[in-house]
Amino acid sequence: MRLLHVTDTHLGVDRWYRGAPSGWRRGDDHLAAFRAALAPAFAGEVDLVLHTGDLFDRSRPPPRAVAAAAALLTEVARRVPVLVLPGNHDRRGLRAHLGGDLPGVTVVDEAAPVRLAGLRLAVVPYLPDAADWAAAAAFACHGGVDLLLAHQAFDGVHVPGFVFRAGAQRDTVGAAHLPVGVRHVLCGHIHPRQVVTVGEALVVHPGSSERTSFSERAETKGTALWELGGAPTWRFVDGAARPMHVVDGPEDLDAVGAGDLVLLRGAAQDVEVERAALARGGWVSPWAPPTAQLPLFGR
Ligand SMILES: [Mn+2]
Repeated sequence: MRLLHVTDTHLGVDRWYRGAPSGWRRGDDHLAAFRAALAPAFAGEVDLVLHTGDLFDRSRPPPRAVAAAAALLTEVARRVPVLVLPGNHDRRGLRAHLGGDLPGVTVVDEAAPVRLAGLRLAVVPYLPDAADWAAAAAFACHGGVDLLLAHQAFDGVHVPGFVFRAGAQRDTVGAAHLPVGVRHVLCGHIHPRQVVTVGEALVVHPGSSERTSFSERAETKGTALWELGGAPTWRFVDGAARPMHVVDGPEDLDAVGAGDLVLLRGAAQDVEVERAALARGGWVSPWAPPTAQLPLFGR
């Protein structure tokens, strides 16, 4: 029994970069990363696909992104059952956008116990309050649990420059919030891939499938492949992600290659630096020139 865990695909980012082809949007990368992440499912190598939230980047995703997501989920569900749950970015739920049930796709908008592929899954979408989460998780674990699926910050997880602690943030979950019997949590929400131990549970985060901000530029993206039957085991699978560079000065341009995303910062927000980045084939995040350089109208 093998399952593929993918999360935080953040489809539907409308952002364009200077130097990128006309009509290209950053969301195209997220969709391509999601499709690439599903390769083991298309190859018949897994028995189940689980997506643990932030399917879309925002709660009202562009219709083009919804149509692409529905088509891809339907395509993969012809090979293998798929389950999706909402993250904090999908705060209006997923059912409404996806048009209800897609064939072979289980959409779980509210905490519930779900039996799928012979597994007892406790499914708990994102909740802003840890006490509410604990109640929802207890309900979802009713009748026993093999895997808990969540989109939440757990005690001890980190993002660059920050460690989450139960009690310090309203939505951070600690050992006291976890139902008895939970040993493995497949979790979304935290974008750097990592594993933390919370009480008796291992909480495994494959991380976002493509970078969602320049703060993720050093992170390896991908998915997790689980093997069940005996004691559950997993391994992270690396995916391809478009390179990103933060440029503080002309010396940082050496690393920029064709099709890489570039963020000009501070003194590097300069038309000459931008020109040099574009000359290297970089795609530059739009920035506002200093107000003094803008022509003034209407005064
Ligand atoms: Mn996310």
